Amino acid sequence: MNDLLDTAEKIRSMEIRGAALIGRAAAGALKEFALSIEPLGIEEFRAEVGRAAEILLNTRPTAVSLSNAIRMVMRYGGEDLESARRSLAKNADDFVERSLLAVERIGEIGSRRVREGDTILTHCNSSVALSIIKTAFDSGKEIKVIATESRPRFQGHLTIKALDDWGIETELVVDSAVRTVINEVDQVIVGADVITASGSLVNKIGTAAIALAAHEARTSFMVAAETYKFSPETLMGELVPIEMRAAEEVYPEISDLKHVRVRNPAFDVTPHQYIDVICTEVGAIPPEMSYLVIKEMLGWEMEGRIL
Ligand code: RI2
Repeated sequence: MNDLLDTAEKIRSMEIRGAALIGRAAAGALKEFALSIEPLGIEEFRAEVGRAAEILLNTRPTAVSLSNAIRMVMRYGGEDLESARRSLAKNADDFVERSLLAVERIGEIGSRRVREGDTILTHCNSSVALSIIKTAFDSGKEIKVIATESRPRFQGHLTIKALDDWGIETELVVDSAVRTVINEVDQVIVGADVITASGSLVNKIGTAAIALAAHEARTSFMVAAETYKFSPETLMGELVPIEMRAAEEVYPEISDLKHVRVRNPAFDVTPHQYIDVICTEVGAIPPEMSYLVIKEMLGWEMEGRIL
């Protein structure tokens, strides 16, 4: 249990972050937990892994990759303890493999939409958006990237370090400079925490303002999202919970002030009208097709509870 609690804490504190990675980390932690426990029988096994899954689920509320990953792992079969263990471990391995392949495939698909000489603006630190950028660059296209800082956690610093390692020409801007630079940008490429049934995007705070600026400037706006970032819950009418994080992330000395509070939402919602294309591992689709992805890739039974 200690290793699982450790992973849960790392996800909560964002030591492990990025929607794809938290899904893979949760799947891996559940597998290790299932392999390590010594329950008396299958019923006790089910109860213990159920509790473990719930701990992981409660770490971060927004990214649906977490709940979809856990749901896929928890669909284990097996009539007895050992076969249930094996089945759960295989589900976890399959999820991790599927996720890594999806990120690579999206890189190939999305990079075809990047043209020679493009300037790309990206926000936060999305491994999937970066997969597109790197694949385009590796295929010989000369491109330039403008990366936002992405306050308050400065994930943009991770992005510029990766781009620098790959040798891609990059410019770092403060988040509020997006309107100033947008006319030099050929396309915006961002990742996703959630795609809703209507094709709207939930992503790092600031994304919606970038989409507005891009829309006004007629700059194309691309989202990179694996199919497990689409939310079946939204098809059942549920709203996506937006994670509110600690005030100290924005203003560490907040406790010195008596009349000020900080509001620190981690994500915002970009309406589907502002999105040109969503690159998934099954193709580059218009946001209006999101309903079909949920129906065909994730299955109707998704309305069932996870645990
Ligand atoms: P990948 C991040 O969330 C950002 O919102 C980013 O766009 C999204 O996850 C997707 O990341 P956070 O964990 O899955 O920094 O594309 O809050 O790596």
